[in-house]
Amino acid sequence: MDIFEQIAVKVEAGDAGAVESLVTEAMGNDLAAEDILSNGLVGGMMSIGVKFKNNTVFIPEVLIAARAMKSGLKLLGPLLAQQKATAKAKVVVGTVKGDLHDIGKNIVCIMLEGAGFEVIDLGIDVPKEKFIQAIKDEKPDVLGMSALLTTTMGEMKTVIDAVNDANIKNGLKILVGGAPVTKAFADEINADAFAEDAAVAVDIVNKLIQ
Ligand code: B1M
Repeated sequence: MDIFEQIAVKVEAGDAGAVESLVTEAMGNDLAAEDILSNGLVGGMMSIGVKFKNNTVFIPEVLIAARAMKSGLKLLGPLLAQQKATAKAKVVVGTVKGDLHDIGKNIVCIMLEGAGFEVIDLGIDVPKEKFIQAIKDEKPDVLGMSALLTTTMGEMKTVIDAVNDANIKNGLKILVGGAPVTKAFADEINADAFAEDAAVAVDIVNKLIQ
């Protein structure tokens, strides 16, 4: 088993201590932070996701795995953000109202920061009023919304409608993502862009600000 697989197994088992030492070891061996993230940490969350879906593990196990994933991510964060220079543009990001999932959003934020963007993370369960206020206060170039539930993805349209109603769209680009979100859905709700993962999100934000 290579070190990425070992990290994935320990994330899945929720063993935060082992994840921390394996991530530290991988970083010490100069393995790319992006590979540790995608093949190790995210790999582990993906496999527990399949088990959660099949009802072979339940919320407590998923939460413990998420905690282990976060402890690894905390170590990787500075490395992923290392290339940060003068911010290329500002991005406001949040998980929409009613939705508490933040692992994917956090990865998107870290990768954007690593790519040189200033990221304002509004957190989870963000109501439209908070998105609108942040747009007014921060004047971002891009607004990013994440949703992991089919029941909350409609909230993205509510926010987009509120942005249009408040007349603050101007040059603002809106990016949406999260497991149930598709390009077709993004088009349907008049988002400017959709990204299926964090790496694609970085490419797309780079294109959106040109
Ligand atoms: Co939840 N959950 N969950 N859960 N959970 C899902 C999403 C689910 C698919 C599991 C399943 O298969 N049944 C299912 C949704 C079903 C549906 O809507 N059709 C589900 C459910 C039902 C629920 C609850 C309702 C369970 C319950 O209480 N009965 C509940 C809802 C709580 C709420 O939000 N109100 C719930 C709770 C939880 C936990 C709290 C236990 C935990 C969240 C912990 C946390 O986030 N801090 C959790 C988790 C961990 C999951 C799974 C297992 C994993 C999600 C994850 O972190 N994936 C998930 C199953 C799955 O997705 N396979 C599931 C890893 C992460 C790296 O991927 O988030 O997709 P992801 O992010 C990717 C891309 O999507 C993209 O880039 C990221 C990185 O590459 N991306 C963006 C994400 N946001 C983006 C934004 C962008 C661009 C790209 O631009 C702005």
